[in-house]
Amino acid sequence: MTRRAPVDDIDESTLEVAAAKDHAAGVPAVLVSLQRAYAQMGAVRTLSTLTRLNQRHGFDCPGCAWPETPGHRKPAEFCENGAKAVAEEATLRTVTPEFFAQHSVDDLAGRTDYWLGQQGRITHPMVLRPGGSHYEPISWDAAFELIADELRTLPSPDDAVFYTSGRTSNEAAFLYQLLIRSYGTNNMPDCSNMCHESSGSALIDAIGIGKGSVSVPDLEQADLILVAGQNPGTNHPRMLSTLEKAKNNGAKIIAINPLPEAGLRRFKDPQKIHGVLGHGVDIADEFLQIRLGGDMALFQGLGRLLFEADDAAPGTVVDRAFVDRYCAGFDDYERHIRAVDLDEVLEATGLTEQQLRATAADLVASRGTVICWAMGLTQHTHAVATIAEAVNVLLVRGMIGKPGAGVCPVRGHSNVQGDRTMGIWEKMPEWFLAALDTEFGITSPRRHGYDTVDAIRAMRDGRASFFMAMGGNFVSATPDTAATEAALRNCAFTVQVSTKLNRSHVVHGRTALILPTLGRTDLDVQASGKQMVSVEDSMSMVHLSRGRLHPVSEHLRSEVAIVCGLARELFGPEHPVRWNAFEGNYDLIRDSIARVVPGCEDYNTRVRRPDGFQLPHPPRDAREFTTHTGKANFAVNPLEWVPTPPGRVILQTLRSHDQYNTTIYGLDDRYRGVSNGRKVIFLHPEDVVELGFADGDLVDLVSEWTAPDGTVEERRVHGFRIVPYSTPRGNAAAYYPETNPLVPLDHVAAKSNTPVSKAITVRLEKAGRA
Ligand SMILES: Nc1nc2c(c(=O)[nH]1)N[C@H]1C(S)=C(S)[C@@H](COP(=O)(O)OP(=O)(O)OC[C@H]3O[C@@H](n4cnc5c(=O)[nH]c(N)nc54)[C@H](O)[C@@H]3O)O[C@H]1N2
Ligand SMILES: Nc1nc2c(c(=O)[nH]1)N[C@H]1C(S)=C(S)[C@@H](COP(=O)(O)OP(=O)(O)OC[C@H]3O[C@@H](n4cnc5c(=O)[nH]c(N)nc54)[C@H](O)[C@@H]3O)O[C@H]1N2
Ligand SMILES: [Mo]
Repeated sequence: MTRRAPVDDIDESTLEVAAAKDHAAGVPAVLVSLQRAYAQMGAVRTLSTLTRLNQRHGFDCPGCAWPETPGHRKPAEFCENGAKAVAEEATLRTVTPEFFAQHSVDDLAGRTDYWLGQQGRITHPMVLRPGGSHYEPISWDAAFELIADELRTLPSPDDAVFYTSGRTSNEAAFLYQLLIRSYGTNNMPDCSNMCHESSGSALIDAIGIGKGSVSVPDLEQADLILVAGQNPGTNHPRMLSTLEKAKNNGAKIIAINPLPEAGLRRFKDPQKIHGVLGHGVDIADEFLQIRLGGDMALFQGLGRLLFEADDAAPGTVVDRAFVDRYCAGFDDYERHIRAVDLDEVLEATGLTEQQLRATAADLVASRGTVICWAMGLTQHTHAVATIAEAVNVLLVRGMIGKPGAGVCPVRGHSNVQGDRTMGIWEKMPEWFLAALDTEFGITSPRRHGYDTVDAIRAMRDGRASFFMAMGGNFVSATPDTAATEAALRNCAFTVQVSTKLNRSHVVHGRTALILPTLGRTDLDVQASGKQMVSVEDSMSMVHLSRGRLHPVSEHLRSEVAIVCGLARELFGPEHPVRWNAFEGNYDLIRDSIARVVPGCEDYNTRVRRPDGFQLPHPPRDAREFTTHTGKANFAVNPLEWVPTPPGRVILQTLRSHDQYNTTIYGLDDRYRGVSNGRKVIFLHPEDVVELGFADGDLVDLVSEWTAPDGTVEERRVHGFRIVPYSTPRGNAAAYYPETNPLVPLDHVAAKSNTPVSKAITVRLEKAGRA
């Protein structure tokens, strides 16, 4: 195996479909990760990189936000998809000024995200001048000057939008929000708006903090774990080791998912001999093949059955002591939930009464229940209410703030949670802004800013004309591709701080900049020497990450250095923030973080402990609930679910096993049996026939949506291959980002404003073109 040149663009005509797998990981996982790593990095770099992944003196995996097990790091704490994430970043392929001279922006715009990402790491700052056809090199100083000039001429700071993706370190995120607030706006959309915003909204109302309440040991000690709307085999593979341990300790695991995901069925741990040679471990004891958007009904139905069980054996099911002491709103909840219509629950979920009753019995029997969830719950119109109902069920049983029990929203990007802790939020609370102002002698704006959807609307309508992104791929990740592309093209100025080429570089404002940055794996040397950064995982553990690899170009700058360089140019030498000192020594940033962010006291010392430290979480630590009632709140929500209109399907958009969000690693969704292509739609075999098609047919997908003003809108994508698959009747699945053009911008979750990516009403038509 040797380093290979990037492959050509996707040829969907070579797509193949085989049977889906019934297990995850195993030997193929190891082989695939090594193949991908060698292809990008060659042998030497592969070895030095993969052995430092998630080690105490190594770097945090840029894959997912699943925590390392404290004190138990294995010699190779990585998984197939972590290895792919690292290979993508540590690649030796480069995108140089010569590359940009050869490829016009029009040429690049004709390629897929896959091809763009395959080209390698960007090596130089580049600029596209108004009317230009090619990106050209530009010096860092000239780039900062251009941006600062533009920002100074805007009519108002609120005409600028600053996006953040979730790989940005705590130090860079803290300085980035400081720059943005010093400049004068809270327009800070982030990837979280499309991701776990619904979890945050629901949890802040329910328990006073938008983060999960469990740690890895809680999962290992739990009796019962519900995994709802999550595909850990692909997206959080290291979670399978934790689930395996929980099973060995006697836990029961229930998977709640429209699809029989391989990782939820059986796991062959590639780091254990029985995992390599044997049958592996059956992960889920029960599989509830729920209809898309049926989870709110499920949790309401379970709530009702809990009350019935308590009637049958009074005082044994409802945790009265917990409810009386710690909760508010119980009586209203009880009244509402006792009236839930079980027949409607069965229709909404597609489950049998027996499944519902068996799950309720499991909840009754369990002394420690954890509910885990991800995008299958958060990306629905009624996502916030759905999560609130899951919390209701836990509260009835007193399952928050004790070992082995609690809420576990499983985060996506490796530092998306940390970025929020550091202030990346368009509506950061007053106590944070006040502390920031005191620390730095600035006056932060108080008016809430734009989130992702509102930022797109503002750019579309000309209320914002400057867009800067700290990482991510805004154009491909956001909904309603046509609308978003038009919004960005409507901007005067766009800036992308990036490691790799992506669509957001070729859908741009009149002037466009690409600022190439160091990634997690890269060695970061500043005035005071080698620097480290810190990150927070899904369970509020904060720890250090040290890149070790020699950067592929001497022109790359760290995200911290880019923020400081821009700030110096924008604010001049008199500014109260010591941008120069921060750039030279990240310990000084951490000292400020310690004074501004509660729970980060003595940050520099505690983050250097071998496993870092855990941020406070009042419900977890002391059953304290800092909500408006001072208690944990039961929520009352009218039941919502997603019926399938006749002749249509409800489509969810999800990740294949071979991608990281908009970064396409390869074209094989091994677990679902798809190889060499991505444009497939998974449908129930009987729906295929009923809709008048056959296995293998090519179809266009047309989404239908009735806007609030009554207009019926249609959006279309072309040439998707029909794949019969195990899914509830009337429900379908296809990959993101290819299907983002189908998601209407205004189709969002109540309260969280998260695009509804998991329930799109779609009509199938014989393909117009491939
Ligand atoms: N390798 C890899 N790792 C990743 C990512 C990646 O792209 N690649 N992305 C990262 C990010 S940012 C995130 S947010 C996470 C995403 O992690 P996931 O949430 O696991 O990602 P999705 O692929 O969107 O999968 C959604 C899952 O929910 C199920 N689902 C869909 N709708 C419903 C529903 O209505 N009810 C229920 N019960 N289930 C439903 C789907 O069948 C699928 O199994 O992963 C992170 N880790
Ligand atoms: N239809 C549909 N849409 C969705 C979703 C869905 O399930 N369905 N999921 C949503 C979710 S959960 C999320 S989180 C968003 C993801 O949205 P984003 O976070 O915006 O997208 P990514 O694809 O993760 O961003 C990849 C790019 O980040 C850059 N990058 C990588 N590492 C670094 C780094 O260290 N520093 C910097 N500066 N740049 C870096 C690279 O240039 C790469 O091209 O998409 C959302 N969109
Ligand atoms: Mo995400």
